[in-house]
Amino acid sequence: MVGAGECGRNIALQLYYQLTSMRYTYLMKNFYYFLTDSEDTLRVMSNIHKKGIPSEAINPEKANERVHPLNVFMLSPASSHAGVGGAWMISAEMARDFFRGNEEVNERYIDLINEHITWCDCFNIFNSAGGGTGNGAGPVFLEYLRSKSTQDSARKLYTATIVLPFEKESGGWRDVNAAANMARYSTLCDGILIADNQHVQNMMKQNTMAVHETVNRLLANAWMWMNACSSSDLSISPKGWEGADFKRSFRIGDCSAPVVPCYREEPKDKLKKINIGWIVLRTIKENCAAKCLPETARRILVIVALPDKKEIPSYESDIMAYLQEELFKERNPEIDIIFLRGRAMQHLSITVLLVSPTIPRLEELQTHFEAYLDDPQTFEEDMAGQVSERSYDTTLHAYRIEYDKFDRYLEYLNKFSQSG
Ligand SMILES: Nc1nc2c(ncn2[C@@H]2O[C@H](COP(=O)(O)OP(=O)(O)OP(=O)(O)O)[C@@H](O)[C@H]2O)c(=O)[nH]1
Ligand SMILES: [Mg+2]
Repeated sequence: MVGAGECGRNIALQLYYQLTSMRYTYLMKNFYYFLTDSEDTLRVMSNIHKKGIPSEAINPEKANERVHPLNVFMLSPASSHAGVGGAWMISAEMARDFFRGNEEVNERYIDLINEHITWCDCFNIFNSAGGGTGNGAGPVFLEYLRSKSTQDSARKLYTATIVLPFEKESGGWRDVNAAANMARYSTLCDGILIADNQHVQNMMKQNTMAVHETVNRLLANAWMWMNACSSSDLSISPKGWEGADFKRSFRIGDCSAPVVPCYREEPKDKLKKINIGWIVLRTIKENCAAKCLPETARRILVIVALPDKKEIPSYESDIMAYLQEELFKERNPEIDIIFLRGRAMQHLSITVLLVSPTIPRLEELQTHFEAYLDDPQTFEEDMAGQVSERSYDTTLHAYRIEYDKFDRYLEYLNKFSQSG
């Protein structure tokens, strides 16, 4: 798991934090963390500390075997105090420099990453799509991870987990950044897991901080339960799912599938009173990370974690029948349901992954991107910070390339959804 930039780091930390709780420590050993930013080290460290993470996890000198390391490093020793302020092309260049290995301080992290590439079978980058550092560095990291495991890459899972910005957030360029980020991920991943801060805010009607926390928790839970699907400590039916299984169910042709995760918890005795199919449908309708048309999904994965180990699951057909009748009607998407049982489960946890549903926000991103390129004055004003390193024409050209890529991606997704 790579957390790049502030948002990416926060989601990775949320996952780390959850797995340090006694109930889930058996899953912690399956994850390796790398957190990176272009911000000043001390600021990042103190931010991590504030979240209750022990300093042994952060500081390599203090590391010990009992504490799982976080591997926090700066993209560049010349990192500024405040990050790159949305200028993703600058941080993409920093990430490329990082892998060129010119900086001695970062050598140990490149070695560690190379080492992990040989044994991990799933690689995920967390980043905000509307920011700069994670947006720029994320795809460079994913490209590196893929290129280093060429022989095995056909079996390994590559994903990005991104967060779309609020609609009225400061920085009119955020939507453009988000589209450019997805464009670059579109041919690098098997799936792009998408959350949308705006959608979650519309659902819960709370302030920015509360939305960030909810989104981070939702994404951390989705990853925790996806990982639990291959845990030898749980009883899993009908079969365990590994990286390669997720890969097969995500991928659509040569492109990354947009995947919308949903997550909900319920008290364990709820099943005595309520049909589980209804709970799964509520999860999709009320606890979805991004606004989408779930009935258009090509494929659905439902992961149900149950406290009780003894009962033989008879719920699979209940869920299938309910979703078919209430959501899909005459459509027949593939539905996979995985049951996880173990003593650690204290409540019923439902994770749903909607693979490649229609996501209206993506069309909006495209419209904003187009308007932006059609308005040279706004473009020039917004690029003031970025152009110092490049000429205005080069920057505009690079953005046009990303626009075309994003356009092709949406066209591909449309064609694919019509063919299904
Ligand atoms: N869900 C969620 N969104 C966040 C979080 N932190 C920031 N964001 C969103 O991410 C976007 C800003 O991106 P950051 O992640 O702060 O940017 P960065 O990658 O650090 O890049 P720069 O700071 O521009 O160098 C905005 O849309 C924020 O609303 C978080 O913890 N959770
Ligand atoms: Mg930042």
